Amino acid sequence: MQLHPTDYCLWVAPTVARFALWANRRHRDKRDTCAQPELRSNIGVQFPGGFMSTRFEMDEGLIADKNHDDKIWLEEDYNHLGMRLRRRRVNIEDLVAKAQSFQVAVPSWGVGTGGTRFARFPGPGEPRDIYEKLDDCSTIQKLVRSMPAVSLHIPWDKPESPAELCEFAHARGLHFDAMNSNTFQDQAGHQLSYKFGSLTHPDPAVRRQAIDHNVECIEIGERLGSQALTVWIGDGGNFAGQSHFRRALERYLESMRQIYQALPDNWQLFLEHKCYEPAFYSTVINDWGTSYYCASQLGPKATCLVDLGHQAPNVNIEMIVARLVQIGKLGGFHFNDSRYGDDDLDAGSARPFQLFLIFNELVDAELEKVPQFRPAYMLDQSHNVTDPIESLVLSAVELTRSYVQAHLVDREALREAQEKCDALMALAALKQAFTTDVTPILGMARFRAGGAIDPIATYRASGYRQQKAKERPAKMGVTAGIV
Ligand code: PSV
Ligand code: MN
Repeated sequence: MQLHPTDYCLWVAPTVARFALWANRRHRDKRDTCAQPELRSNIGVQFPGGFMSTRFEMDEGLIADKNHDDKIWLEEDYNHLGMRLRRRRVNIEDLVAKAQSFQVAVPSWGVGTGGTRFARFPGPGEPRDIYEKLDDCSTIQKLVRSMPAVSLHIPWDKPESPAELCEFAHARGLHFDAMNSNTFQDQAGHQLSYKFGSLTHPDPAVRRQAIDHNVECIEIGERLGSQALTVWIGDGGNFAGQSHFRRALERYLESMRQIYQALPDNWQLFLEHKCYEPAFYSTVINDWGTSYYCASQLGPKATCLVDLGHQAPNVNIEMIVARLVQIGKLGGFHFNDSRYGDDDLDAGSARPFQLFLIFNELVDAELEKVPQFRPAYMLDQSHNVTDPIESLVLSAVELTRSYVQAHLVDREALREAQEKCDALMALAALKQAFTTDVTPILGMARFRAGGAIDPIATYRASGYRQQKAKERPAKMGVTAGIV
């Protein structure tokens, strides 16, 4: 496929057009030689979907060249911030190390355009299968270097050959995070419907089908090197009286015990609660209390997963996090943001202070070395109006920002204010950290890890999406993303 400079100029802002032309030349050179050793195993291999390894890739050389220019302002800002932090007895290098240690998994479904229950407006060049999704995940990882793990959703991402999928991912420096089962919609080939529930359905045959599906997810995950299963069910009711609350929860536990028994020794089981949707009157696993009760009934491998958008309106999420840390049942997160009652907005886009306060609790637990504290971090959001790659990149940046800012909290000052009942100074300790612009620390962390100082500008200059729009003509009936 020939690349035309005009394709770039139409889209890329004029200030980066010159850079894009250069990028175009580089990509053509690379495609002709195609000699990166770590990708050699894919050369000439026909992966399912019929795509060859000559697909357009984000060029690491392009990232390096763009960084070369950006490093001038980065160093200036970094040195200035370093001086300011020194006055607070903080070593900026420690914070860079913290930023580099932070990782968050990409949800495979997040790289497709999302949607609402009213409509979906597909974007250009959407991935059409799991291999193309991994290509996009690899691009994200090259830019941010904090997202090497991908969380799969079965059956959306069910591989024909797990070994081949593994090889494909590893060749791109990716691996697999928690598996996600899906009993919230009917699947082709299934005998029984989940319209009235799955793991809690009154009919034992439906429950059996849902249990078997979860066990299959574990089996596929084992072959992919995953070590966790996340179970979110849509079970609940739309009418008062529709389901018997206590009996439904008993059935959930009975089903989950069987799934728990199928877990390998080194696996974890994450229970994800949600207060409403798709059921709008009642949900079986509706809140963290119910989730905690079930996790403790099931055993030590079962913990609670907090999806930020699944909590009751106005609830204090950072307190839920602290409670779960304290009782040793915080398993992980699905990060996103919400303004009313949704789980779809980009992390940190609507309530950044809330995100910071959540990380404040997490970092507090980390610093106090709370036993068994190892939460798994994943994004889970629906990108309806943006390029999903850009949203995922920026969301990862925002999470790392909150993590680093939480490390900036003067914990001695905070504790002293708390002990003296000085509410104002307690808030001041948090605000001092939250209002510190740690952007140069994030840029330096990415730069040193080989990522992009300015990931969005670099991504746009690469022309990746335009190339994918040519390579991936839309397939009818493909449901990338969440609808
Ligand atoms: C449900 O809203 C949810 O948050 C669960 O994590 C699902 O697995 C995911 O979204 C995708 O539908
Ligand atoms: Mn979720």
